[in-house]
Amino acid sequence: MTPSIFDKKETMKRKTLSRYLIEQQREHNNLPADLRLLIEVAARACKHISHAVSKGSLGEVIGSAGSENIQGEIQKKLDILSNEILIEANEWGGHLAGLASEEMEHIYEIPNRFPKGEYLLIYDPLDGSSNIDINVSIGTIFSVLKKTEPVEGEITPVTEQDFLQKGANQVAAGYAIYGPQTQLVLTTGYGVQIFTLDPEIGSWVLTQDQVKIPESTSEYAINSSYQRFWHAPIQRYIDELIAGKDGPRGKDFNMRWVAAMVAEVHRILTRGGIFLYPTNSRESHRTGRLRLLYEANPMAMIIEQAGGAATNGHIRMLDVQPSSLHERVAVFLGSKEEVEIVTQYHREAI
Ligand code: AFP
Repeated sequence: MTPSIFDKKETMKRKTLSRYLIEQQREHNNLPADLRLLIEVAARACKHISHAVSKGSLGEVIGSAGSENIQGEIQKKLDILSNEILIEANEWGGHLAGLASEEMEHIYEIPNRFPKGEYLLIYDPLDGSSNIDINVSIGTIFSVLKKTEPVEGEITPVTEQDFLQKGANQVAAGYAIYGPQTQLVLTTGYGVQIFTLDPEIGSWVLTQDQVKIPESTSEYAINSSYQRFWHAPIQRYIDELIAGKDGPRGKDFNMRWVAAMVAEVHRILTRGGIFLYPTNSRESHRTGRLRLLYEANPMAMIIEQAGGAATNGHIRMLDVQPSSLHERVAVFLGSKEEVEIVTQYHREAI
């Protein structure tokens, strides 16, 4: 008899995150115990954040915290709570040399009462905060680097400089998206996996392995309210998409904008598309809105591992050399064909 879609045995056959990580280590020897612990602990923290987010007003966590973060942005209560959850979940484990967060100006050194490890965790604890009060998808984005030591075997105190590594150095990257389902998207350098939180057993369950982004697309995501401030390459690229099948692209395009990068990237992983957050002439003092270390780089690793592309308009995102912890960058990522076109338009404009 064909098992019912609700047949519990089907759920039990799926791999949990823990099993997936152990089997990855056996196959690729790329996930030593401390890195597996880091990923499991970060994933458990995301379950905790998901629970807090889902309570909304019932949990008295909606609304502003009445403070600003280093970015000068008003912090939501959930921004601060999510940041604290990730710190408390990770600081004791002995796997981290330090961590950094969108919500904290400086790096967080592991307290001396805990052992230190060799990994660096950088995250945006709650991406898309402006969506919290309207019950639209938000998420947590994280990036993992290794602290390099000048002398092998000698542990030196962690500094901000340790975090300023190119995205190509990431050993893992992922995000959780708190939407109709809570899902965890992860890459450790061997493709992209999607885990869905099974609320009945409280486990992350592998629901998609080796995610692949279609090379071409007819869907783009950009905040069009800045159109009058866009520089020429973006004006040209978007004008051609809007011209549709009567224009140079010869096909019609659809537009989406959720105002949460995790949701845009998740849609692109699911059905293709291109996400664009360019610099603009109104905020010429800023090199974009999105942050390189804990938004652009982890998402770029995920997108590339799924067969897509990610640039800052000129070079591969993962090759950009960071110069500061909260550095901003223009972001173009998604289906390879479209990213190549918009990046070419930027190069031609120089
Ligand atoms: P918030 O976390 O402040 O809501 O910002 C979200 C974000 O960093 C990114 O997730 C979105 O893609 C982008 O900003 C939305 O920007 P706009 O507010 O300009 O639409």
